[in-house]
Amino acid sequence: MLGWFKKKFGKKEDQIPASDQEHTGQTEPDQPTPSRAAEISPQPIPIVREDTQETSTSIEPQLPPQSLPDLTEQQASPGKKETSLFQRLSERLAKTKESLVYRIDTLFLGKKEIDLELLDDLEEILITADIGVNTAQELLDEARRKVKRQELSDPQTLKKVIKEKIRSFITESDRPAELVMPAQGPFIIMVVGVNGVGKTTTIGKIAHKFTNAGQSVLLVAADTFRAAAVAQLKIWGERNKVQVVSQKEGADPSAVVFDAMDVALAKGYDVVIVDTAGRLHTQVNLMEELKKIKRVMGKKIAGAPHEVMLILDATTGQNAISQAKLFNATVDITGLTLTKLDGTAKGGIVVNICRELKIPIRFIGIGEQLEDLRDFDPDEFVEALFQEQENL
Ligand SMILES: Nc1nc2c(ncn2[C@@H]2O[C@H](COP(=O)(O)OP(=O)(O)OP(=O)(O)O)[C@@H](O)[C@H]2O)c(=O)[nH]1
Ligand SMILES: [Mg+2]
Repeated sequence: MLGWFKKKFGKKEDQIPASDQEHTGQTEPDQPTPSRAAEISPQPIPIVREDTQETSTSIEPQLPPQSLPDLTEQQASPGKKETSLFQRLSERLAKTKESLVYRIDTLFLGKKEIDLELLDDLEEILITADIGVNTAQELLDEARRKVKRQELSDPQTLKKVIKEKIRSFITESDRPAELVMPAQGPFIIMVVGVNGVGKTTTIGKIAHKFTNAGQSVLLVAADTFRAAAVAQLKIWGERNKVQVVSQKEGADPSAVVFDAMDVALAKGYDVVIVDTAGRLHTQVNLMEELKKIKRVMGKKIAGAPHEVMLILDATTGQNAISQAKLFNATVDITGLTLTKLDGTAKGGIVVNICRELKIPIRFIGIGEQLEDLRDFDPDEFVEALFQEQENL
């Protein structure tokens, strides 16, 4: 399978993101020889973006779009599908829209000019929608400057300024968001996060994306803390018809990963997704365990894990930022997935995450179903957030 990729696309070493370059450099004594490590040049995965029917890569796709089936509404025509996917995102963001955009509209209703009181009220709305104090401050500073210079006088224009500033916070820090897989050897994704944020569910959804894109996937149950965790991953394995490597409850997670790497290499899997037990970012011992798991991967496969994905639950609001900082300090997070955006008014956290963390958001979770994991597209997100109100 990977040979096929190499044949199709060739090497693309110039596309190695900084994070992967760091990993490739972590050669340990018992790792493969440098020549083998050099072969592991990352490549963007040829996964079809849900809405565009294009690959998420900058490499010209050589595969006809129909051979990479999409996740959702497969029978719909592209135009219709685009609209319905966008509508669904917009609907799922309803609570955040209420807490942010609709409140701004209510505040601006009937107002003819921008005064200090209005800006103070606006600041409160931004902060309570979990955009973050500093981010809100920066946003308002720009508005105040424009008002002072008499470049901005009516509230509707102010709303547009807010929207564009939010867009710039997200777009400036969110590129590149594509997952980049090596040209050779399995693409190892290690999934981490605090308890209950949606790690296992997200793994099931990501596996679905990869299998739909024609990749062979192996799931690894390195959450040995609870028997139920293994069972849960096995259910996702069955749903996706993919193999799950597991051991008994209480086994050393590093040992599970060690064996799983052998399975991945022996059977030539394209993608390996490792589920880890939920842990509080403040639990030092458990965080150390993550380091060990990561080390074991790197010893078995040079450059692994190629992606350390932190799952954040949007409903936790600002706490997500401190979680990310501590996980990042321990295992160098390379990508984020933000789950449960469908059930929260705290979706403004996306803006703060982008501004504060500068770690790309790969996916967003907008529901519990298999197809409810969206590629994160900053423009689409901003448009969906502000959409309905603009149409009024
Ligand atoms: N509404 C909604 N629910 C979600 C989303 N993602 C996950 N969930 C739900 O969140 C709950 C917890 O998900 P899990 O995948 O078990 O979380 P976990 O991080 O693996 O949990 P632990 O292994 O116990 O740490 C489940 O009920 C999921 O269905 C999402 O995007 N939206
Ligand atoms: Mg789990």
